[in-house]
Amino acid sequence: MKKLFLMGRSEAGKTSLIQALKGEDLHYIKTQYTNTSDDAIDTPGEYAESKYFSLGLACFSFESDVVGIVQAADEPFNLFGASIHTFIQRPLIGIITKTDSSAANIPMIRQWMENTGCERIFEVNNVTREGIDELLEYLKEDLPRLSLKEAMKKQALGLREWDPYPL
Ligand SMILES: Nc1nc2c(ncn2[C@@H]2O[C@H](COP(=O)(O)OP(=O)(O)OP(=O)(O)O)[C@@H](O)[C@H]2O)c(=O)[nH]1
Ligand SMILES: [Mg+2]
Repeated sequence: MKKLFLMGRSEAGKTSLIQALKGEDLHYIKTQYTNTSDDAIDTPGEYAESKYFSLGLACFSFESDVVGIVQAADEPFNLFGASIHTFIQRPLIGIITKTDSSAANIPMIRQWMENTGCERIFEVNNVTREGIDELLEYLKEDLPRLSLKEAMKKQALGLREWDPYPL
């Protein structure tokens, strides 16, 4: 199982997503701090919203196997710059929540996520659990563990650790 790190603005639905992934009923808990010992690493939205705390996101992401940007389908603006995947040494995925919102603009959020370099984009509704199984399926598979030699070989080929070798 990949350990998932989540970042996104407050109210984006990160904590609800973790509850949906665990099969729990949604119950509102404001995230106040970051706990890295769980299967998923939840962060307070304020970390993504403040330049003073955002460095913490980069540090916590090193504890994970995959970094997830969470954006609600009805978010009015984007917090994440283009190509941020270039300094995250982990696969970067996008998770669009609140697909049930009457103000949803999924194509726009997908565009933002593609611009940041998300290699996979998932659409979920945390309330009905629509789309959760697809995300679970992706998380189920562990990332390959490489020896130093294998990692060096991949680097020499210009590949990231999780990229497959070209045919
Ligand atoms: N309709 C709908 N509501 C959702 C969905 N996901 C989350 N919510 C609601 O959105 C609100 C905020 O959700 P949270 O999961 O607490 O958001 P968060 O990103 O963890 O927020 P912070 O802890 O402040 O960073 C809650 O009232 C949730 O019930 C969804 O997919 N659909
Ligand atoms: Mg939260």
